[in-house]
Amino acid sequence: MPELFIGGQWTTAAEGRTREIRCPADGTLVAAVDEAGPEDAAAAVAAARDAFDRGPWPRTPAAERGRLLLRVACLLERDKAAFARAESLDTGKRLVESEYDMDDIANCFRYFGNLGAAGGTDRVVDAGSPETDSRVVHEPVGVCSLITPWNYPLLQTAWKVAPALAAGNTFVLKPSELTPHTAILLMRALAEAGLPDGAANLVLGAGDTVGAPLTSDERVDMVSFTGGLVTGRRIMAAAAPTVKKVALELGGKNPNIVFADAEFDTAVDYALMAVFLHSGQVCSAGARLLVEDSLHDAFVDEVVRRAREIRLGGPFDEHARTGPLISAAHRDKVEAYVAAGLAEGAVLRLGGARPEDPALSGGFYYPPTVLDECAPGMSVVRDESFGPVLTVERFRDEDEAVALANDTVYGLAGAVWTGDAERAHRVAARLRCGTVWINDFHPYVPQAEWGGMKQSGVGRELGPAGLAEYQEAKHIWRNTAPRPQRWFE
Ligand code: TXE
Repeated sequence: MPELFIGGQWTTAAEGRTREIRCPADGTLVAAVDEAGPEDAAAAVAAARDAFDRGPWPRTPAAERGRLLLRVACLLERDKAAFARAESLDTGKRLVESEYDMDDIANCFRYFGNLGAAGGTDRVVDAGSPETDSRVVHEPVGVCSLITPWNYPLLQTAWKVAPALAAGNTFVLKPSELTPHTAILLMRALAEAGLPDGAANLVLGAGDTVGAPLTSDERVDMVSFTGGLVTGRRIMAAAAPTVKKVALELGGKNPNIVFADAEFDTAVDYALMAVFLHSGQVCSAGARLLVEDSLHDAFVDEVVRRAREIRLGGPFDEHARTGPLISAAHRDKVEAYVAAGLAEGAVLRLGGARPEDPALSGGFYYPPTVLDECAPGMSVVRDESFGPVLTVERFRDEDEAVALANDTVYGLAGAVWTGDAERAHRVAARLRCGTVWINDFHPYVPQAEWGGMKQSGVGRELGPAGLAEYQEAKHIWRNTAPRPQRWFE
């Protein structure tokens, strides 16, 4: 069956090319899917443009749009097993984690379905005159290019698709070329839920050939992108000549600050989860552990002891606790960061070499790795390795902890562990990042905004601001008693 979805039709790639998708856990072929090119991207943009300018979706009442999103949430729940399996085969992620993701995704559709339907963003303005009727209304931005990565393929797609549709936009989605399958399933669900033709379009393929045209085409009004910093900068530049609205989520290098008065076992437990969840391929991964000097030795010893027990394995291995990296190229990159860190003086406490277990030899596995005695200038501390690599730095006091935490170009998330509530709030207020967890790590809810300060991005996803991102405010002013003004007399 063809896998590109353009103008309500399933179609093959214009150039007839396909791409093999292989499971990163063992290299088995998942499927060969259509590989779009610039011609397909242009056709998808044309379909989205036409659907926006002439189709029913932008003019559908918000409450009805919301109801459609609620139907999509039900379809996601109905087909959860198929979605989760597809996600795990593409990413190598444990099936149970993909299942959690699918629950979150259904919740995301439900949240934006209800938020959009509730309306309430339009308002009457008191313009100071009884002869004026002044209102601010919110309209869709237009045609949106939605470009998503491979680590949480459908989750990151849902964070864009749900608010974009709730607000009445039409879109072209380009998922990562490595993980296309849940995007294909989502298009089927949107069609089944009754979305009009052309409102949702899907192209599959590489970033430079099919992604890039979506960021420069003058018929596109907005680009929403989640991915790496380097690609994010390129997309911002590509969108500049036509001054598109841009929303970017570009990852982070997130500090996890542990004070000596933190509850020891819980802080250790979460320090592991913070960085090793999904083998570190998480934008909010707590990859920089900052530990108070007096706690350092005991804390790092315990982190190392427990990290050593983390079992690697494929999506359907019930004993595995984390999976492979997404690709050979990505594992090479992670390895290079570890090598650079060691060359720059870090002390290897755990990991640092590919696993020897022959059962894992077919996948892109890399073990939990702990680098101690790290310093701010090291590339492994500064850059997002996006692998299971924990760097450890020491601090003496609160000021030094905050300074180290903020010493990064990123600003996505951070955490502080302490038994002192006053200190927790002081530190939270001083951290320059979009999310701060106090005595926790990683939770998020669709009701609360998600996004980064500094070079972690532009704009917010989720929450009311996540809907507003896909809206334009329009001020409508009506003079109810017009008469000559005689300005020039
Ligand atoms: O991501 P890219 P990559 C970080 C992480 C990772 C690094 C590179 O550090 O190691 O990014 O990963 C599409 N125009 N994150 O190379 O390139 C591409 O096809 C338009 C953080 O896989 O950012 C894919 O669909 N699109 C992150 C998407 O961009 C382009 C999640 C992401 O790919 C394009 C993933 C172009 N010129 C990686 N070039 C997070 N924030 O969670 C590529 N793409």
